[in-house]
Amino acid sequence: MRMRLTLPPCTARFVLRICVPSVPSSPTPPEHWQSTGVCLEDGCQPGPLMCCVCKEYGKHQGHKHAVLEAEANQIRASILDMAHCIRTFTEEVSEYSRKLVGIVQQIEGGEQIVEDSMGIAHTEHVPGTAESARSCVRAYFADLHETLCRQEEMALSVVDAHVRERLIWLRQQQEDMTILLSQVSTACLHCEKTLQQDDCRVVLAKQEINRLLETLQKQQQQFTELADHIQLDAGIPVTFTKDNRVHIGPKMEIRVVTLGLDGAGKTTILFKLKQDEFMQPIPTIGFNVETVEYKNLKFTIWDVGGKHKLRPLWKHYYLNTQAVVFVIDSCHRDRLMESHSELAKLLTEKELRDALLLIFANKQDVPGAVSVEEMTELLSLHKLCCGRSWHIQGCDARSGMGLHEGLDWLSRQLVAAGVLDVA
Ligand code: G3D
Ligand code: MG
Repeated sequence: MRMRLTLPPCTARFVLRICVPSVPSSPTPPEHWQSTGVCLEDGCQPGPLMCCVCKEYGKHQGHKHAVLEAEANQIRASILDMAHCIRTFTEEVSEYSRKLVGIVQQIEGGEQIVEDSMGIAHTEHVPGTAESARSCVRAYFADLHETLCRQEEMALSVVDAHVRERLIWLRQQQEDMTILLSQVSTACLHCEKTLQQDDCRVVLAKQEINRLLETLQKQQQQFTELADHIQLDAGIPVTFTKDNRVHIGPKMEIRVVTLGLDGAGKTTILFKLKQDEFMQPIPTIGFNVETVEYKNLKFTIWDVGGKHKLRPLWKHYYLNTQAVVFVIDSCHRDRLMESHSELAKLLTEKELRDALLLIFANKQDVPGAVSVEEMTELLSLHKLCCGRSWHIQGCDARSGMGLHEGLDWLSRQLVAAGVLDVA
């Protein structure tokens, strides 16, 4: 028998299977008692139950009347078994219902009578799991809110400091310009006065006028240089990093260190990004450092030599590094394990704990190069880089294929919102 109980919402649905155990076997039936369980003696066949009557009236003396009794007993046993099953079933359902009530109470919470230390009973509110879950959510968001408020305050203080410094500088400039204008107007007055004087005095004033003109020319030159370098723009471009720090300025500076085995193509990548042209690289002895501007980011890329002897020096470049670009030569299958072990070492470095990891599977132009998918598999990257922001990008440093996609990934990881011109 199969019963389906419809349970209240939020409760798992169960299917109860009630088994009626088989009835104990009855005495061995006589030959004339077939599987039908009735008497099949001649004369009883048209109405097998007649056998009962026969018993009463002494007919069919030779019949085994136990047949009927056995059957009745069997039915009784079945009823008893069923009653037992029903009792068990009822107990199970009752127990289940009791549990349901308990669970509902636990979810909803309620009042509970407790005795205090003086033995005085009073009711106490017992919070249910619903209330606990709500408190948990509230605590989480309160925490988040507090962190956000702190971060907002810090970001605002960065903006305020920037504005303060900028205003101080602008006011200083205003003062300088006022002084400059007054110097110029004094010089003009002096020249004008000299113009009106007689020849003798004009000639006598020659030296002073020349000095004045010289000073004016110098000031003009300084002013032109200043005006060329300074853009008078009231805009305050703001960029947010993923960790809610604010950056002010049109470009956000990112410190990147490029690592990998020697010959992987690090220097070629750097030159390609920097000059967008292929140069014959010479093996990097110490390091190359270049600034690469891309979108609203300014990457300061440190390209550190990858020869075995130089690798212990890598750690000196880790401090304040926001991203590591690890370059792998995809056509050098026999060095993949060496790359793997260097990468594994890098990932244990404390200073690089929060650094983003961009893996360039370089030299994809070479026939037979290990594909990105195969490299991911061979180096077990999902396992190796578990828990950090990482990305593998196939590239060809000679043509530049894939390099900008890699930088795009970095920029997406670093910048939460693009430069907003709040002017
Ligand atoms: P490194 O700075 O990581 O040590 P390099 O590596 O940039 O010096 O490059 C090592 C060699 O690989 C150079 O060749 C370079 O031209 C080549 N190379 C770099 N990137 C690629 C690429 O994407 N495809 C191909 N085919 N070659 C690349 P040489 O011959 O000068 O040693
Ligand atoms: Mg190099």
